[in-house]
Amino acid sequence: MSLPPLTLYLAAPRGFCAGVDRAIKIVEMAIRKWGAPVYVRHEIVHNKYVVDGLRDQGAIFVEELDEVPGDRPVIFSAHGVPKAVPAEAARREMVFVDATCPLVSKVHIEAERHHEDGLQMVMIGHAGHPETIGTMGQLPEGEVLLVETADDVAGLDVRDPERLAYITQTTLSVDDTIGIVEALRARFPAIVGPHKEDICYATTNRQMSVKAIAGKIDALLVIGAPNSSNSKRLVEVGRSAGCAYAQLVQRATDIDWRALEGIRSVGITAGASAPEVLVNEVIDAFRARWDTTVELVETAKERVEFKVPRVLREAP
Ligand code: 2E6
Ligand code: F3S
Repeated sequence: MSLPPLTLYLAAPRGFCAGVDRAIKIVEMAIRKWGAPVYVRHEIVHNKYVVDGLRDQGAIFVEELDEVPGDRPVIFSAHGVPKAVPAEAARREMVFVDATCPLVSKVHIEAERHHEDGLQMVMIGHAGHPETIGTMGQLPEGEVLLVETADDVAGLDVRDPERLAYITQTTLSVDDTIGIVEALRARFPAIVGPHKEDICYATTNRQMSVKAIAGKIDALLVIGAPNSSNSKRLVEVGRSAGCAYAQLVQRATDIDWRALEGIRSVGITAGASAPEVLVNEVIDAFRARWDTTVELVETAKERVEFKVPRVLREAP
């Protein structure tokens, strides 16, 4: 029986960013250097496949530092941690390695610099997300106010409207953030901020490539985890850019094939924490059901690389 034709538009860039690549390497190198088990505070990146793979190699994932025995090394996840966490690890004289993405650390430094200049901060981010908790936790309680939407701006109770700065989470929707920054600037004309926002290159590029395919596809599948902020934003971007059926799937077994009956084209992308092996698994699942032609839609080239910390590059 011949299979129906399907064009599969494969977005690029997609998948691992430089910060994720570095964070995973840090865990692998730490296990090699210090032996198992090495503890990791929070999922190193938000992907079950990655976390399960590292667990198999000897990583133990916990949510809080007090779950880590004092005589084992601990790694802090790519999303960043409040200042109190490394401070407590140092107090306990633990061996720790910070796998915070350098682009998240850059935002931490920005916040600190504004605080030293006497400015109160507004953070645009998602409540409860570890990056938001980590970034807000760089400054004392009350020094960083959180807004999630443009509507939240009206409710901000600031100390001095003339002495304010804003920072953002790195994985926000670029378009939604423009609206929130506009609302901030309209209410607080003196607010200081980055050139645009702190959304990272990987988030920006993955959203751009989804926009490039959204108009020509019957369905969009984003490979990523339900707790992955950047992956969830890709689904939203796909929907806003005109693709009515856009779904997040962790891997091929999550795909609702019934919902895809009769499609002629599909778009595939992957969040910054989703490994390429899962993209290939999804493509193979399409090939098994349709006569699939894969077309790569590449909207940017990425050459960013981050070094792992020196302690892991040194001999044991
Ligand atoms: C660290 C910072 C930003 O949920 P989120 O998108 O933040 O995280 P992951 O782990 O899905 O993606 C990578 C990442 C790490 N992004
Ligand atoms: Fe860093 Fe952006 Fe990736 S903040 S971990 S480069 S999604």
